[in-house]
Amino acid sequence: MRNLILLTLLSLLFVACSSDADDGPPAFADRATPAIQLNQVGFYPDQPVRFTCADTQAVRSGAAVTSVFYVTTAVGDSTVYEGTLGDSVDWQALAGVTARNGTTDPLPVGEYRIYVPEVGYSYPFRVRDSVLQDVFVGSMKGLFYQRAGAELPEAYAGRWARKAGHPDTEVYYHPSSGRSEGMLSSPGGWYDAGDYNKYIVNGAFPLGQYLALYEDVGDPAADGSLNIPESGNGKSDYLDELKYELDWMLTMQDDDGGLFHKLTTLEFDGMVMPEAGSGRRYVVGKSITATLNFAAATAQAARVYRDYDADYADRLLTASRQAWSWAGNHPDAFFRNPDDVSTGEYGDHNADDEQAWAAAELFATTGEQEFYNDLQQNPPRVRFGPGVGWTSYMANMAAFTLLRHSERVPREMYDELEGLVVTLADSLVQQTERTAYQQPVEDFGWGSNSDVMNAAMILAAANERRSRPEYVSTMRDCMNYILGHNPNAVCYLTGFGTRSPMFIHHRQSASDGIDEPVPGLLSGGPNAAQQDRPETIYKPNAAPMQSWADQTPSYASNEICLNWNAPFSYVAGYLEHEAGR
Ligand code: 9MR
Repeated sequence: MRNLILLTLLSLLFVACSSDADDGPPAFADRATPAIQLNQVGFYPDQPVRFTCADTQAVRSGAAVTSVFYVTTAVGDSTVYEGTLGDSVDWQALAGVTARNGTTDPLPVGEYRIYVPEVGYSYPFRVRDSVLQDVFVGSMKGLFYQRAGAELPEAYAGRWARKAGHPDTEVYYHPSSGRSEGMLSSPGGWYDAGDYNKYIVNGAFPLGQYLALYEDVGDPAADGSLNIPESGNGKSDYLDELKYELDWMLTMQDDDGGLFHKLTTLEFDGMVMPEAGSGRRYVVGKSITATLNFAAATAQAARVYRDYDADYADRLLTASRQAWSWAGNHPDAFFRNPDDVSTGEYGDHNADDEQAWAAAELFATTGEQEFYNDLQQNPPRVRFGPGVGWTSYMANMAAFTLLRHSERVPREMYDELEGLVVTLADSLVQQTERTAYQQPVEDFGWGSNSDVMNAAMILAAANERRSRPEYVSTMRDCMNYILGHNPNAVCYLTGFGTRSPMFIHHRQSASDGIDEPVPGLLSGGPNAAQQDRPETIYKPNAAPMQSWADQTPSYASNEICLNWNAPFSYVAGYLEHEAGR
């Protein structure tokens, strides 16, 4: 925040000193303004640059001398493009800004800035092929940094090397688990978020999104590309990393096939390094939602891992079938936090979406009639449900999978689902174009950045069925928003862009003594409900899209989470693939 104020002051000074607009851009002089907001990572060579010039005095009063803008080289020594700003738009209600937008024609490969007279220079951005590859790899590496029970050696983790924490080889059974004797060994898996707990619902769901990318584009991170300990084993780094989570999930299945809901301390640990976490760890609850999510992800993984390791794939499918049967016998086993447990709940009192997802994956993997019958009884839904969080998108997993495996799916069901996905995608194209900052969300709740990325996943699903340039360009608009085209002028993925979150709600980042947070993690994003006040101090009367605070206590706007990184990785990986087609 201090950076923002400093930069704003500098830019005001710059405005005061800048030369007459008609003279074209003055020398860059190393000052950039957050008032020009755009994707800080970059654009593909066939992609127009879309930016917003927001809320400077000149824009508010309509007094900007001229509507011209320039694209200059990053060092500002020459102008490569001249364009005209659009009329002023009122985005006050959602974004708290009045703005003027600009769009360029596609630009040649290079590194540039936008210059707007009276306002200043933007942060630099690149135009190049594979422009999202670094953020894709970075977001995958983010998972590695979340590994529980593992030391992260410097060779793979660089400055963020750390000791192992939470071995979880001797975990207590909480009474809600249905067991009282003995201990469970349940090591590994990724930490869910800024906290050090491990949740089946939010392990399986993001895993499903990662597996979906593999199924849609092929291996997006071949052996050696992620620099993880498994690199060099001759197998996909992508699948190696996902297996770290899958292996843990398998340990959470009880002998009867049901899944313990989560592995957590009773209360959240303090803001300490993993190895300093001192709370006793328990497996808590056994639920239908966790069990069905597990059944879905393992059935999907049984397809994806077939060539990687056939025995492992068999084991996954057996585990999936056992989970499916347990769920059938426990229709009311919904999870609620017991009185003495206050960690993440991931509760949901309707398992229809989870059931449809599990049935779809089991059907796609086995082709067995039982699962198809179940899908007919409980047809998949397709939804865009911003403001509600992860539960909104579970439904889509079933539809995406069935469409992906059209060879299995009878025509009637296929046509119905394709119609739902395409209709929703078409409406998202329209909505993105008309909504502030060309992104589709109007209801900013917990993890709103993941809403934007889940919308982009719906567009990708439509594009897979009926390819249309609008689907891809709208996905790119969504990505622009996440990477800096927003009123906070922030690239929400840590470690990328010029200005990214420095104070994520993330225990390791808050306690490792390193200024920069662990990289490759997606901040949750603006959340109008601001549940973390007063520990978090928001801008007074912040508009929904500005209800974001780069402050460590901000668990409601600036935490990171697996199910936010997952759709981000999916969209970055998909756009990279699409650009290379
Ligand atoms: O993403 C979850 C959000 O939809 C809920 O409103 C919120 C409060 O229950 O919890 C979020 O998930 C958190 C989880 O419970 C614990 N780990 C961190 C998650 C992200 O904030």
